[in-house]
Amino acid sequence: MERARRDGYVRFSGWGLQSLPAAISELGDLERLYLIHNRLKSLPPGLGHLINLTELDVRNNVLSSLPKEIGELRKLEELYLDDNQITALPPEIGQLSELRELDLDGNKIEVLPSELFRLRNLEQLDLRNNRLTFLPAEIGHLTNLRRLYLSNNRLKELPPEIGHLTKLDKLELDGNLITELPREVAQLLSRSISFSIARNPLADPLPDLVSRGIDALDAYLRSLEDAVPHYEAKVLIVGEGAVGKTSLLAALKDEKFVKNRNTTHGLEIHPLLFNHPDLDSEMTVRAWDFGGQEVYRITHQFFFSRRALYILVWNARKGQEQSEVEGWLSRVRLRVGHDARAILVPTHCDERNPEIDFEQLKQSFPNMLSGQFPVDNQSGYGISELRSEIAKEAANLPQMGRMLSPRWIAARDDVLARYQSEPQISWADFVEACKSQHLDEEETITLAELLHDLGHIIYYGDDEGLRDIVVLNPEWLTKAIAYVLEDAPTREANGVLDHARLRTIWQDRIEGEVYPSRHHPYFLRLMEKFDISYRLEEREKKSLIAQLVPHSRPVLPWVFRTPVSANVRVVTLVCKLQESAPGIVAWLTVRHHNSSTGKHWRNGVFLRHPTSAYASEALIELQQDRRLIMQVRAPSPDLFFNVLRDSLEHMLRGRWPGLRYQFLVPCPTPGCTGEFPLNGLLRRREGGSATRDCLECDHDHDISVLLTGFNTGQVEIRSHLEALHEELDAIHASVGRMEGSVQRVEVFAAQSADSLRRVLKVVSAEVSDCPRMFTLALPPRNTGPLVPAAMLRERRLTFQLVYLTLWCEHPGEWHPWQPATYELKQEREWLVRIAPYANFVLKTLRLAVPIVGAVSGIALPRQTVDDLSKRIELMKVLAEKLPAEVERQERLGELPKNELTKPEGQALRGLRSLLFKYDENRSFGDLRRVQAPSGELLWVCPRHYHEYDPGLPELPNPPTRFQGLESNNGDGAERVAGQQTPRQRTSEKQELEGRPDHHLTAVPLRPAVPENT
Ligand SMILES: Nc1nc2c(ncn2[C@@H]2O[C@H](COP(=O)(O)OP(=O)(O)O)[C@@H](O)[C@H]2O)c(=O)[nH]1
Ligand SMILES: [Mg+2]
Ligand SMILES: [Zn+2]
Ligand SMILES: [Zn+2]
Repeated sequence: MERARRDGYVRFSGWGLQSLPAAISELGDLERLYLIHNRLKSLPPGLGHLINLTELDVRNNVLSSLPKEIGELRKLEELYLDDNQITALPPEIGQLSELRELDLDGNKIEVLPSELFRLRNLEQLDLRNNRLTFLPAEIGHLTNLRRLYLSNNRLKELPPEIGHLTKLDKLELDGNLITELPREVAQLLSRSISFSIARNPLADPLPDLVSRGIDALDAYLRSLEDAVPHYEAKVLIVGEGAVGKTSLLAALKDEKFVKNRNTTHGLEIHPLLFNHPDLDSEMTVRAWDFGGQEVYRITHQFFFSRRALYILVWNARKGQEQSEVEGWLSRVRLRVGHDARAILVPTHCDERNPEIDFEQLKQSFPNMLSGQFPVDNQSGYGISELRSEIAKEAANLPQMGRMLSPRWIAARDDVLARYQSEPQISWADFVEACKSQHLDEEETITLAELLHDLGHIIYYGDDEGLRDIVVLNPEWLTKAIAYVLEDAPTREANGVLDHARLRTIWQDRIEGEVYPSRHHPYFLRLMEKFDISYRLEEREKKSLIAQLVPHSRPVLPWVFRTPVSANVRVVTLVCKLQESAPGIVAWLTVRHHNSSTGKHWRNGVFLRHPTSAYASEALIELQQDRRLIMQVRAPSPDLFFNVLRDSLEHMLRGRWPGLRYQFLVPCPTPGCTGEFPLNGLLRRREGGSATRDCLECDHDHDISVLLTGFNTGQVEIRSHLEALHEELDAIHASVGRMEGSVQRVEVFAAQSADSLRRVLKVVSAEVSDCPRMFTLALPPRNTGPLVPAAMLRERRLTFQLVYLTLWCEHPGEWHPWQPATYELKQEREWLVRIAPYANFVLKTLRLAVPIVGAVSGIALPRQTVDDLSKRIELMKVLAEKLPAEVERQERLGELPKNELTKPEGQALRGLRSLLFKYDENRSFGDLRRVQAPSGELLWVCPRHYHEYDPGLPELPNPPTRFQGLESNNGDGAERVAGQQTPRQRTSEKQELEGRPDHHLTAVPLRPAVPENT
């Protein structure tokens, strides 16, 4: 016992103890007791004698309860009970009045004793992975609580008293059963706490708001002050042309039947009133009737909203095939997802009964079809049955009855009512409309984003060029886009659109809609936003329309079966799609145009990573409509491969939420066509298997070999970084001596880039609403450059003044961004707080400095690289001087693989709070958040920002400024340096699930112009 005892603490970690020696109770002066990772079933009552204990750590045992004597430990400040089997806490826990930290992650607690809420000094309460069904209102008494972890429980709601926790800076609620949030949560959010609520069945419109970010959620919850339930739904009437959609709508509105009705020319939105089937209230159903022209049919699907009811109309006289019933259903499902709901409505049913295999359709579209309701629009047959069915289905839509502020509704109605006279309005007009309904700035932005997400308007508030235009009539826009897609000269030029043609296409039309030239730059930019086109060399004034590229595959440097040269590794992935996803290749072509080699065709694209040092090439090809093959070849292919794979998944999830797909790894045996499902391999490896046999060639394959390239994330990230540091040191030591060192450096460069990407993913999981990479430095004694590291080593750190500089996270070119430098005065406490994360950052940044000399294709000049190294060296010396609380972390033993540790996460949030404190309007020296093609969110400097958002194109006929801007001091579009975008947080939306609405694929399902023209 004495042997184990040192300086007031005793450690029996990982001894396999099944019980504690009785003598433990004699150690009355013991301050800390560590019993991590043993087999303890219980703690002895004698524990109560250790009255000087301040810290008790019993993580990772098999305790099912605590002795009531635990209450005697009056000096206890930290109690760690993670990963035990505890089902309930004794009431005596309430006596631990000094307790600051209580960790119960991974137990079986169902109910919290009310005594727990006496612990007024508690700062951290970790209840992740328990079985809580209910959080008592008394939680509001824990007013010193800073961190509350409640992920993975069974909570259905939060008490409003949660708003009393005025010191809270972290609230984790992921993986519960929460559907609504009390308005009081806004009191927490407006203090910018770190808040997460993924994997909860949130009611509308919360999911959209959550993915937009904390400010949006805050604005919405605050607006609920005067909210009333709102009974409204969107119904889309879809189907082939001339099947009776408009006539059906007229019949539903009790209007007279019109024989030989004129075809509908644009989108028409008609409000219909229904009685709620269960409640004593009226519902407004906004029915969307699209224009009749066949050619624009393809654009309709872009407005298929997720939370809407679909009425699929077909003509019973013409039959099911003629009316494309299945085609329409699968298009709706692809874009909306598997919870789409549709009603089948055959028309012309006076003369003929519908012949349709409804049972078979039901099987192909499970849970999608509410029923079939034959009608005749002329006689009115079946209309009243259909009416009650629409009412029933609409009442079941998730947003029905949601709480909304009447001010928001009024503002929205005011704006939307203008769509028939004005297809678009300026942002200034939108703001004006909201202002007259007393919406504040945050509410206005949130309302715009919400309307965009719901498919009512098109508004990109975070795009330089587009933030001033609000499109009200989607069809007005898609028609403009369709004109480009149909343009014969552009088709003949293999998709190269000469900007000089835009005038002819949009303005000098003989028939159809005419679009004044002031709109042209916006349209072209919107086409880029929708991934339809990208600008070729700026000087050339040309864009590539990716879906119009040639059909035939050009000659390529290599194809899938070309033998590989030495030193080159190959990673191949097959993505098997359950249905065809028209436009998938065009999308990838646009998304990765930075890697373009000019070699693209209808079914494929050949890419080269823009950083030539990585020597990474990729071939992507769609075969037989449903098999997308992706192969990357490089000395170190992982980076490019991961980028492309993430990008593909991001796109599939966002654009086709209803599309099912499977990843396959091809069998490496030469000539074998066998394939292994990726998930199966991962599962087997998880289960401990080392090999897998191929059913085609009977060879046993090493699973780890099959998974090479898919491996990222298997090694714990910190030791992964360490390993790279060792390699870096070895490279430095060998520079100039070793044969083949260029190749070695190139491999290393690609590997570190891949790791930096992984680091950002890990970090983003904790914080994404501010820049995360930084260095620290001290000011010089006099004036002049920063204090050199050698001198700093000698100097005592006084914390009087420390410079913190944020970094730009542009891949391959990370660099400090001087304008984002903060002078931290007397911030010792803060710096200590962020120390654990600073150490993590240090490990990362060292890999971000390119090795000069050996590699071609490094974009940074030598001097810059030297500056980087110097800064990192400085930061290192400083970080060493910070009295970091790393000790506890080291005791933990096993580090989380792809997450920050708790202290690191806490420190990162500390950094965030510090930045928010020093930079109240969050301008971060004009660093801005962007989304990489593969979906991750990055913070980049203005110089690199241009690569993500090139702004409005300058077209050959200089347009007069967009009309609406005049009211905005004549020049609303110019950004003053340092001025905020409407909201710096921008949108995480795309990251999470993308938006089925408004993403134009515009691949003609049936070509509008014959292919051979
Ligand atoms: N007899 C009969 N004619 C119909 C019915 N529904 C539509 N029509 C006629 O079919 C034509 C096309 O209808 P319309 O509503 O414009 O079709 P949409 O293009 O799908 O909107 C019009 O001439 C209508 O009068 C129906 O149920 N019975
Ligand atoms: Mg019509
Ligand atoms: Zn095989
Ligand atoms: Zn930059």
